[in-house]
Amino acid sequence: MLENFFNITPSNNALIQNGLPQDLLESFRKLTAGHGEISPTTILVLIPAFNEEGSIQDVISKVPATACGLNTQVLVIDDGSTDNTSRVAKSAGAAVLELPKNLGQGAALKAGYLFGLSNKNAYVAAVDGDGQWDPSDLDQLIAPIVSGDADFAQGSRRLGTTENRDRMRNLGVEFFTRLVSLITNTQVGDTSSGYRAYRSEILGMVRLSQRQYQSSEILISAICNGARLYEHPVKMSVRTAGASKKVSNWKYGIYYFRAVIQTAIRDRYLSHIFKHESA
Ligand SMILES: Nc1nc2c(ncn2[C@@H]2O[C@H](COP(=O)(O)OP(=O)(O)OP(=O)(O)O)[C@@H](O)[C@H]2O)c(=O)[nH]1
Ligand SMILES: [Mg+2]
Repeated sequence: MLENFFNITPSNNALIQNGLPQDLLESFRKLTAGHGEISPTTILVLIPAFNEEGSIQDVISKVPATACGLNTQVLVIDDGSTDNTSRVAKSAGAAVLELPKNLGQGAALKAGYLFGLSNKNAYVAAVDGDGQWDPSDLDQLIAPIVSGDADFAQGSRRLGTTENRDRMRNLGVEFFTRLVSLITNTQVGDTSSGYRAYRSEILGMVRLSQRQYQSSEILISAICNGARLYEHPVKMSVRTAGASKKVSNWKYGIYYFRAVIQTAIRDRYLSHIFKHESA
């Protein structure tokens, strides 16, 4: 069943090889039936969105039509919004992957990555639909990937700026940055960026099981699978519409810490156990 599917941890390549669940394939089929074929040569720009009718149009309009000479195609993933997110996204020209029930940001993104892999898109980007990250400079974010110098790129507020004045959140960003840098033995500047881009090969290799606290999981899993990271300075804004889907700061910190440790154990310290599944 779709619900349990997002908890399982084989690599995305292995999931595709073993066959995706029928209800996910049905959502893919409805998407292409409603929107037409999505060309594999486009950069697929995923926007996970749950009840974001107030900001989604602005985010979609900021995605440039081309980046590094390639066309872009926005794909909003809406898993059961109760507002007009899907309708607003479609009228703004985006394709919308609609999942039957709410599964969390990580599951929504994983569905988008699996669509990109099945559709053979060479490059996939992702940006939050809440307006906090501005995708206008996608060209600069993805350039090192297209040129072959990086496999994973992300906007970094620590290289750029943040409007967030919540001291505890900012301390959390510092703490997790150091922890993930230590675990991966790689200089990481931001572990919870809402603006990222990937070479698809990497999306096939990673294992993703975090339903909500997903950003550190894909970062650690990608680096442990050999991804070369590029970080690009960006400005992180505060929300001006809608509400955060995350819990209070303390709980956020605990869940986020759990996601980091679970991924580190799985992909860094016990990775030999899973090696046979990563094909
Ligand atoms: N499809 C889908 N998207 C989600 C879900 N939860 C969050 N998102 C989207 O993921 C993006 C980031 O979510 P936020 O709730 O702002 O979380 P955050 O940016 O990590 O946390 P804040 O710093 O509190 O804003 C937004 O576009 C959300 O709509 C979900 O369950 N399903
Ligand atoms: Mg946010």
